[in-house]
Amino acid sequence: MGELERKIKAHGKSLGFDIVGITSAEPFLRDERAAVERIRQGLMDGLPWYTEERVHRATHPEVLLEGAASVISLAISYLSGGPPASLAGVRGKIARYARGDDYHQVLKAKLREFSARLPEIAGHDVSTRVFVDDGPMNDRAAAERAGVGWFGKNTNILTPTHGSWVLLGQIVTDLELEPDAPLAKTCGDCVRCIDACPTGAIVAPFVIDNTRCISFLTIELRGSIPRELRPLVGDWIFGCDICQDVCPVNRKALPTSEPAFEQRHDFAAPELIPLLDLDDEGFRERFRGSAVKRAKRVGLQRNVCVALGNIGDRSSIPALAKALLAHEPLVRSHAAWALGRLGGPESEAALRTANAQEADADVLQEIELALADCLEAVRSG
Ligand code: B12
Ligand code: SF4
Ligand code: SF4
Repeated sequence: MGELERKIKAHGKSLGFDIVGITSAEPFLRDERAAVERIRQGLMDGLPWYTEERVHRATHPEVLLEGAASVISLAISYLSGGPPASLAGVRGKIARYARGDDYHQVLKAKLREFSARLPEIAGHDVSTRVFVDDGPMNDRAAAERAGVGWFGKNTNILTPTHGSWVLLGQIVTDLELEPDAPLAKTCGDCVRCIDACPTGAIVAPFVIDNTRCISFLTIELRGSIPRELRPLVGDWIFGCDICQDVCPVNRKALPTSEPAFEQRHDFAAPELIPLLDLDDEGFRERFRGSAVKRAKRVGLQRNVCVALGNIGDRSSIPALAKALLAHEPLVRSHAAWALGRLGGPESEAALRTANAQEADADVLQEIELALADCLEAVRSG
């Protein structure tokens, strides 16, 4: 490693990044082929912005920045502590990456600061473009080739020191830098993540069916969660960590040293019923500066209904009954489903009351199916 590369890496570390790697701006052809194939197979359905044109840009740094010569790839851990023991109330789960401040803001600020000092470090003008998640850049492909980590079979980048609990950012630059070598590591024979995924979303090693992934269903999906998948979502209300929780590489992962990623008071295990009462302003207030905002209030309340149905605590029936009468159609539909899953005379009465006054055809259909679920539960004892 040359002096310039050493200084650049030290600069990244001084800003709080845990791992810094460098790769060339050569295109990522394997990843382009794989992503295009995924789109054509329908495995990226539901993400209308994820187009073949975007994949092309995401895998060709020279298209992203004129004169691109290198990609600096940075990773930062977000692994904070687990939920406090023995919390009262019916609680769900938020994925770890969203338990502190919104990483887009945290990483973008750091990457901008990083870029601002590059000319001083290089001793001349430098062109740069920064990417964190939402830009057209394949973050994992860059991180793999820059030696930051290797692709796990769950498609997450696994790092030797911080496991897969890292978020990735890239800086495309016209600086000519000596590239790092990719790591000579693989998952070996392990298939734990594939076996543990509740929805079967890891359809083959390194291949996710986005439309089955709980992360997609609870964050990106704007409409109804497919009925057959709802029981498999469990108590996740935003994202999912199962394929990372079971990963043996993550057992030795070092925790985050970034204060912005310390988990907010109850974000690891939020109490669910109060979330059903939030209006738009309450939602904005509760999730200000948090990635959870991406699900939108209605999407989050839809997820809360599904989680309450799956948790099966009967104390949630009155809150679900109230949601069934008072919310948007999407939330009403999922509240009906949850009541059908909980079953019993109280749920049935709430469903019948709503049935008599509901006007929305989709919600009416959900109520009918939920009433059938209640009756089925009585029949089968
Ligand atoms: C779309 C997207 C999603 C979608 C689709 C997931 C997916 N697997 O792509 C959804 C909403 C489901 C999602 C979920 C999550 N995401 Co996301 N997501 C993205 C995004 C915006 C694009 C990813 C992409 O291009 N996917 C396209 C598919 C085709 O790529 P892929 O699945 O990674 O598959 C690659 C491999 O198969 C490889 N490949 C092909 N052939 C072969 C052969 C071999 C042998 C090997 C080794 C590899 C290989 O090529 C493919 C393309 O690179 C990136 C940010 C970005 N701009 O890159 C974040 C990103 C990937 N997500 C991230 C995170 C944190 C998550 C979640 C963990 C969040 C959560 N807890 O809920 C989950 C993890 C789910 C999972 N198991 O992947 C991080 C991942 C960090 C890491 N350590 O890898 C990223 C990089 C955001 C960031 N900047 O930090 N995500
Ligand atoms: S995030 Fe959850 S649903 Fe998605 S692939 Fe991993 S275990 Fe499966
Ligand atoms: S659980 Fe096993 S197969 Fe999956 S990513 Fe971790 S090491 Fe790889």
